[in-house]
Amino acid sequence: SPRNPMGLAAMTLAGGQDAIHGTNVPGSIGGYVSYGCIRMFNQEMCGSLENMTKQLTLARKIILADQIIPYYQPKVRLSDGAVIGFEALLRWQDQNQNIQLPSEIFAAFQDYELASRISETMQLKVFADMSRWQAQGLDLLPISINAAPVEFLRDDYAEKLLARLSNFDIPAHKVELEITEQSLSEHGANYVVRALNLLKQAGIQISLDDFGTGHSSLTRLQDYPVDCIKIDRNFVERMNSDPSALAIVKAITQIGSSIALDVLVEGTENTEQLDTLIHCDCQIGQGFYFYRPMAGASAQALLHPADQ
Ligand code: G
Ligand code: MN
Repeated sequence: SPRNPMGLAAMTLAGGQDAIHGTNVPGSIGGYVSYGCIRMFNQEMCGSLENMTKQLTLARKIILADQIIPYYQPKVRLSDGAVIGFEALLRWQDQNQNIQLPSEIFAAFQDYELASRISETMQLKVFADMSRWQAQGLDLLPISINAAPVEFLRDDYAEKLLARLSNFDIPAHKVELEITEQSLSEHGANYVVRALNLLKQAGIQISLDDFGTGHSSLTRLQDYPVDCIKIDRNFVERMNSDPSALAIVKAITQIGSSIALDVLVEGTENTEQLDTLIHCDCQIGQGFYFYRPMAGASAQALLHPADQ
């Protein structure tokens, strides 16, 4: 049966277990209050639960109607602005051909089935783009794809990704994977580590997204097969007004380079920020100052012909 919002919320709060035991009847939300693990439900959350159902329904519709479109945001070398790769970002086209952001289907990324179907669609479309560009004689740049923590739950994430890659005949070193700190800290993190090791062996680079927003320590990162950390844009936004944000950017950059991790800074929006980042010796970045996420055709225009 289709997942209901209480089921989803309970799963999130109770750490992957269905704490409700099927007592889930619309309108009986008061009944849940007696279960210790979800005592925090209140009127406000009911509103957000309703919103969750809407998001899940919308996500199913977008998948079925084939409305998903990958956008690409360049990653640049800060010293000269050269494009060194892209991040593939989920976008979808509504009935009026307007491009929409994934924030409207955020809840789908907590649901294994939906998150996996969305990711599969994204991968197939990104790989199709890459294989077309390759066939046109262009030199591919590495493209990173994002994985939500739930996607690792069935322990076949890496196998499926590698199978798709080989179907499209795309070299593994042209693909990168972005995971969040959350993926490494949750239950089932051993699945994640197994998947990452398999992908890394195949030549896929691993990035840690939104770094600094979770709880992982830089030193613990050495235990994981991570090649790059992406400093969350929240720090870049604050670093020119908040000395502690600046100190964090500096520290991550220094420690990263001393333990042979690439460090990418997210969310550069203006020259002042770029100057600060260069001063901090940051090497690579991403952000609206350089490029906004763009459609495939525009990304293609940034590629160069491969040497014969
Ligand atoms: O979590 P992750 O870093 O993968 O999120 C990427 C999102 O951040 C994309 O939706 C993209 O549009 C957005 N983004 C990328 N660069 C910038 C930026 O410079 N400023 C802001 N505000 N958002 C950005
Ligand atoms: Mn990302």
